[in-house]
Amino acid sequence: MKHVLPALPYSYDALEPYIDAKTMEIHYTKHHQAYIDNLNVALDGKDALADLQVEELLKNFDKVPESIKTAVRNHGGGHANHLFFWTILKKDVAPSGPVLEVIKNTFGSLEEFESLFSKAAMSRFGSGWAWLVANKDKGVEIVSTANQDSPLMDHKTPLIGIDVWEHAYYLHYQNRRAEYVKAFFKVINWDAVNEKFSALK
Ligand code: MN3
Repeated sequence: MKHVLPALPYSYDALEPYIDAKTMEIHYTKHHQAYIDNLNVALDGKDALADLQVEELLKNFDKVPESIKTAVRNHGGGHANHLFFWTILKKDVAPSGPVLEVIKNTFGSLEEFESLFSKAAMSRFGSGWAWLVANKDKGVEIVSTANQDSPLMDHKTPLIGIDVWEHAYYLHYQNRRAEYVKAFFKVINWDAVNEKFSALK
């Protein structure tokens, strides 16, 4: 099985003015595609691993042969993280549902969650991600990962994630990561986030 770039479920300008159309187009068609292409190269000839969904591949990272571990980590992680990212973005969705409840119970308030999540996103040195993840007992926590490391490698399920690689914001925000992080809270698709949380076993 070759991994392929799935259709983006909205137009490039759907998240304007928070995330601009040109950034979306390059991010999706160039960056995400490159992770997929490089993952396919790494998995060439590795039929059992190549047949796994990328999420399953990362959950079974300890079974990946040493010779392709770095490639799977970087490009498999990149593919999975971006697949996830596109699905949790939408403008004008108010926070609601079971994830909002568990956020309030865990962090005290939505505002406190946003503050802690922003800190995680701002303090990730270089490139990486900040996440709200569900752990195995359906509790939630904020984590950040370097480069394209996926929380799935730690058996944690992403619920909300922000890409803080410069390619995610530099065209519009230049070096102003804080403004991008602030804008990100305007484009969280809480309906999709709640669906992911409710689907957890
Ligand atoms: Mn990216």
